[in-house]
Amino acid sequence: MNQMVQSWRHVFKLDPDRSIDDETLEAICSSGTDAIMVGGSSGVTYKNTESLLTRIRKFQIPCVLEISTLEAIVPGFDFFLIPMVLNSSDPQWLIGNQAQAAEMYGDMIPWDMLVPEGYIVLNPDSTVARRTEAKTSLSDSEAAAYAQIADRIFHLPIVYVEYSGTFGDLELVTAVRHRLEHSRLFYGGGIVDGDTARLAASACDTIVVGNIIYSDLDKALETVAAINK
Ligand code: 1GP
Repeated sequence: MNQMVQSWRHVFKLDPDRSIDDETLEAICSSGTDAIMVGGSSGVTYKNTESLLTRIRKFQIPCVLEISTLEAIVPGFDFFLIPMVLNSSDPQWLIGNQAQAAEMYGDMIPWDMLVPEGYIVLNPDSTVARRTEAKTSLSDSEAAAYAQIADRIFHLPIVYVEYSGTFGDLELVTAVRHRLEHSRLFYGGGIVDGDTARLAASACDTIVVGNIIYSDLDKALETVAAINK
């Protein structure tokens, strides 16, 4: 499944805690995006995750679950992304929750279906930054150093620069990219149209588009066209 991730240039992220009508969901799943990532920072439950998965499965599109809470691990996804927040000030978000899951479910965990992601969370106003107590005021070189450790020491297949809700500093993203040898660089945050998609895509390997799906579908679809051109 790492090979699958290697080919992704564009991903839509759907939040189980937000409602999406059938027409919008069909447009998103049939847009030509490479995959649907299901995940959110709050209000994610087994029920809303399962319900969204069932609706997405009507379409031929890879669908992965980004696990943010142990209560909402739903089987049936292509694989599971395991976030590790590299710049959290609480080790719970780096390794604590994961260790707790291993303690509870160790024998039942389909390890081959897990793909870890090293998150660098940078928008201080985002729910994820508050929830994980992320140290968001990193310089370019500090962020790049986290990324290098993720790549060379932790061997994480994905480093995810997360500006959720706001467009990020592409100089920082570029500095991160220059330090990565093996990890794939995901970027998410504030991609709201073709132009922001193109700009972000020029600085990373894979762009993740979230919020705009819920406020302007046409603009969200523009982000796919921008990448495919
Ligand atoms: C959120 O990185 C994603 O986890 C996408 O960010 O919602 O700002 O597009 P936006």
